[in-house]
Amino acid sequence: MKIIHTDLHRLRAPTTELSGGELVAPFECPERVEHILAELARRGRHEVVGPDAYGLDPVLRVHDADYVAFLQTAWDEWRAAGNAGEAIPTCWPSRRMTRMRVPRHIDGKLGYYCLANETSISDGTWDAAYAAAQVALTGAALVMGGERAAFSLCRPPGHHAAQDMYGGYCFLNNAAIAAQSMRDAGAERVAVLDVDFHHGNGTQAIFYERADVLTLSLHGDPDEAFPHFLGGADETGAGDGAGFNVNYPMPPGTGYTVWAEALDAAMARIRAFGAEAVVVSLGVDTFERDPISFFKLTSDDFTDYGARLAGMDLPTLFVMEGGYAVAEIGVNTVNVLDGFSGHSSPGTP
Ligand code: SS9
Ligand code: ZN
Repeated sequence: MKIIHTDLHRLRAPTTELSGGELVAPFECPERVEHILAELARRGRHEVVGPDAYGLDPVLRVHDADYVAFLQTAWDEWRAAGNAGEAIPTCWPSRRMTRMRVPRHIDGKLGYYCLANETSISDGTWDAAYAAAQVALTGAALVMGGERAAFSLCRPPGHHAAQDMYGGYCFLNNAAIAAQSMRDAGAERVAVLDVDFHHGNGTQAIFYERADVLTLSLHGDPDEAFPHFLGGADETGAGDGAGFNVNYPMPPGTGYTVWAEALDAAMARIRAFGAEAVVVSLGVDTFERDPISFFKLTSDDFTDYGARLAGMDLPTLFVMEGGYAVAEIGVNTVNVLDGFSGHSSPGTP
């Protein structure tokens, strides 16, 4: 299948992530993509192409204009305010702080638009996030143009980004932007299936009141795992979207047998919905040795579930999300693609 990729992802190269009370080197790093590209090249089965230019309009179909404007200028405003380090908010409109308007000062804006402050904003962040959205849109256009499947190798990831909020390493919701573009290109019903370890809170929020985009997420129970404040099984959609959001939270230590049962249930739901296309938010942080997650999938399990996804027999766009076991991210990601394409024994190096 075609792989859509651009080197512009490297513009997202922060030096800090707030973790364990320290500023550490970010888990979400440029090397992740280099390992995936190396494994793709090693197997030689997939063609890598660059993105086309779709501009900002398809981004603004999903994200609020004031939020996009904030992302475009946040770094410059932060530095102009005299800060030496990367941009990290320190104050939020939390439960008893209910003056819900955008402050003028960058410190206030960061708190207003941020849902989790492990994610520092650095120089180049907007350009990389914008490029990742173009990568997603290019994959969506290929699939809508008749390709059986495509893989948008997006970085930074997107599934935690809501209409007007960033965090969890995400700024623009690449999968949601792709799904919306498929709707706008004529697909009546689109499903977004999120198999990243973390709940796809941004994708859920964006489509929560809509019946034309079915959102489903398999993830670590938010009682135990990021993003903590969304992702329960009782969140099933609202208004027109009632019944069109499905969550599968699972406990620490969950292995492939239980996980794959949830996947089968999600695929049955997609079939019943009558989806014309599927966007898979592909995070491989379900891996047993992922440093920030607690599922127990092995590298072979990724091949198996790639094959199961192919069994849906629907046009499928894979969009890269998380995966932080960097040395194994290439094998695990390409195992899904090869499993989908019918290559059952990809082999490990
Ligand atoms: C670890 C906290 C991790 C963010 C996780 C984002 C995953 C994106 N100290 N919080 S796929
Ligand atoms: Zn994740």
